[in-house]
Formats: sequence, structure tokens, C-alpha cells
Amino acid sequence: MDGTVAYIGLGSNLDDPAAQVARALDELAAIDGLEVTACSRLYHNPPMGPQDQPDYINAVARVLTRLPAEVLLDELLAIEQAHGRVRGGEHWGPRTLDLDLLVYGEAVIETGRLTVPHPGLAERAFVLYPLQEIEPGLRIPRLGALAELCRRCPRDGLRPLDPVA
Ligand code: ATP
Ligand code: 5RX
Ligand code: CA
Ligand code: CA
Ligand code: CA
Repeated sequence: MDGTVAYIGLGSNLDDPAAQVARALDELAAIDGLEVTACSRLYHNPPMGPQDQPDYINAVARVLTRLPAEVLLDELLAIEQAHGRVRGGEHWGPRTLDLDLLVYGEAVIETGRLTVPHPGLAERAFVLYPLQEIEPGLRIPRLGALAELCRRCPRDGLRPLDPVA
């Protein structure tokens, strides 16, 4: 398929987080006009932001897609909904599934509902290190070399999940 290479961050800290993330990867792959071309390992890490919530499982997927960024965002929000995500609780509170559009090709987007590259990307170990695992040479619009962003960001307890068996 031709299209745009994009990177999607996956996160969960409720209701069997590793299974939520694994299922979301299958659901991403099932989207028409999108292929999942790589995925990082799953990582365990403590919550950033509000601390009074369970630890997270995070991962990053590389996709190739024909969908415009805003359409892709709607697909991501629909998958979150299908995972029973409840909004309206505490800001940055616990969730069954979070899917963030981290990078969309070379695009810099700032509309009311979509900011790309994702605003928190440069400060978040749970995004930077999984991304480095699948695309070590990546340069990110406005932010520069991923390797340099990683050098500036402590791992903060981020560790790959042990294989199940
Ligand atoms: P953060 O964005 O800081 O990681 P969060 O993931 O908890 O926080 P949400 O409540 O999941 O934030 O998202 C709120 C809104 O953010 C979404 O409805 C969406 O419109 C908007 N948004 C803006 N840019 C993006 C992006 N790059 N990826 C996903 N959502 C985005
Ligand atoms: C708010 C992230 C403030 C960082 C947020 C996740 C900061 C999280 C996640 C982990 C949030 C957004 N912690 N916190 N993984 N999402 N580990 O996916 S809320 Cl400083
Ligand atoms: Ca597909
Ligand atoms: Ca998020
Ligand atoms: Ca989100």
C-alpha cells in the first residue's frame, strides 16, 4: 500500500492492560486503508501525571495508511470507545485504552481537535523508548532526532514486559 507512515501510541491501566493493548493492535490492523508495519514490545511503567492510579502498559505501533490524519483520529477514538473507555472522570485519570497519534509523516497539524506531533511526546519515556525500538533513526517534525530526545529523557521505571511463557 502507498500512503503515509504514522506512529501510534497505545496505553492502558485498567482491566487487563496488556490484553487491552494486544487487542487494540489487532483492531488497528483491521482498519481499512491502514496496515500495521511494526510494533514495539509492551512496556510496564508507573503513571506520569496524576499518581493515584495503576501502573500502565504502553507500546508504539508504526502504521502505513491512506487515511487523512483527522479520519485516522476518529478511528482511534472509536476503538477506545469499543474498549469501554469512560470519559468525564479525573483529567488524565485511568483508562482501559488510550490511542494517541504521535507522528503523521512529515505533517505539523494544529487544529481544534488534533495536534501532531503529539504535544507530550518529547517528555514521555513511555513514548520515546518504544518508538526508538522500532525506528531508531527517526527524525520528528519540529523536535529533531529521536535519539537525542531519548538521551534527554530518563527511563523513569520503564521496562519491557516479561514474555508470558
Ligand atoms: P494526552 O493527550 O496528554 O496524552 P490523553 O491521551 O489522556 O492526554 P485524551 O482525553 O485521550 O487525552 O484526548 C483528548 C482529545 O485530545 C481527543 O479527543 C483528541 O481530539 C485530542 N487530540 C489532540 N491531538 C491528538 C493526538 N495527536 N492524538 C490523539 N488525540 C489528540
Ligand atoms: C499527563 C502524561 C502528564 C504525562 C500525561 C499515561 C504527564 C500516563 C500513559 C503512563 C497519562 C497524560 N502514564 N499518564 N502511560 N497517560 N505511564 O499512557 S495521562 Cl507528565
Ligand atoms: Ca487494514
Ligand atoms: Ca495519551
Ligand atoms: Ca489520548
